[in-house]
Amino acid sequence: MNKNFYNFLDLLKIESIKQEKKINLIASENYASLSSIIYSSSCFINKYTEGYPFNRYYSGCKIFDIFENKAIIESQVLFSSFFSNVQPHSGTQANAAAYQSLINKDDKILSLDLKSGGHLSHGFKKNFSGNFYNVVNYCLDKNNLLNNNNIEKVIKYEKPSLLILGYSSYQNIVEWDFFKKISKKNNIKILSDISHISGLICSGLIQNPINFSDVVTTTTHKTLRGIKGGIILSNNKKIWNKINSGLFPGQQGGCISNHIIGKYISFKEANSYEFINYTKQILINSKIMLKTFLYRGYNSSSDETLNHMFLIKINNECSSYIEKILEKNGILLNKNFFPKDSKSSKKPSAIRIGLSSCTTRKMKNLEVELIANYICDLIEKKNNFIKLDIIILCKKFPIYK
Ligand code: DSN
Repeated sequence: MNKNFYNFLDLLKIESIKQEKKINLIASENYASLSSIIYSSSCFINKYTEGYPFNRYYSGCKIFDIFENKAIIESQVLFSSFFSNVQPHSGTQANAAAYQSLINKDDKILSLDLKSGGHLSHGFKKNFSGNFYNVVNYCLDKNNLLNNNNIEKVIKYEKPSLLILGYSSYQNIVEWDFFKKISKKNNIKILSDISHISGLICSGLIQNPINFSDVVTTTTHKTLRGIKGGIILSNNKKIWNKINSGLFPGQQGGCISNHIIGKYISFKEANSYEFINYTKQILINSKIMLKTFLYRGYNSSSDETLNHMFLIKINNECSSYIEKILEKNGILLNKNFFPKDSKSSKKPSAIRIGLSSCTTRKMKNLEVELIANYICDLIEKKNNFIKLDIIILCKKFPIYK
């Protein structure tokens, strides 16, 4: 083994110790199980599998066909969908394939803007979606909530081809059935990107948009607790072939075969009572932590959260500075826009907090309340050194035993 290889191993060790020693509140992250990590690092790394099960462009794919089929079926059961494509490398690839199957270049997309909680691939001007399509945005109302009637008015005025629902920092829920009715009346398609909340949806804690959308996309590594990647789901038979060809060869060549095996393991894990109980605890933890911040006098974009995350407004300090101070003390989260933010993406007005990772570590009410108080104490400079307390807490709740 050469010296560089040893250095790489050292770096991996440092990262894995870091993950064990820090509290992770990044809403788009979680800890995949050891089995899904092991399976996603299997000998399938060596196998090229361009195409779809039993219809490949290379020989030697028979075993992989079985795995991919299993992953497809497991995800269909998980989300009660007729069709599933488990090949997207990421949520963005899944969205790109969905657009390609639903609309034409330069067609009009209606989405929530990035500053209010939209995703980059929902039409941000520097993303391909903002370049290829004509993007208009709807807004949150004065209470930072989706206002169905206002969105309906925008739909009537703008006449988009596609409405995108699903967000990266929205702490309330979407009334998918309402939008289904509107879309029928106005002849528009609906794409629901459930990347953040898919784990809560497959557990039945949030309404499943599958019957209210033309296409549903999600990443697999947030509340779903799988390895990194994306999937596309639909119950619309008419567009399914277009979705498959939109992804391959439209957006991707060969899929990441080894990751599909890892996804299969994650789907199996999510299809369990243990996972339902896990997601119930995420919701409890999220509500308790938000309540603690509100009790300490902080503002959120709304006074409750109905999912795994929420925003906390940072008034007297810079959010970027807070992010750094927290990291130094062992707490990871990200600075984030607050709805109608006038500040830049480098120093936006809020921090975003997600509870999926802490809940995976089996932390409950007491621990999340304690962490919220540590954060408030740091922001308010009442306690400038919590690093040791965080390490002790993390040791009690290991990620991988
Ligand atoms: N938009 C990013 C986030 O929510 O963190 C990735 O999904």
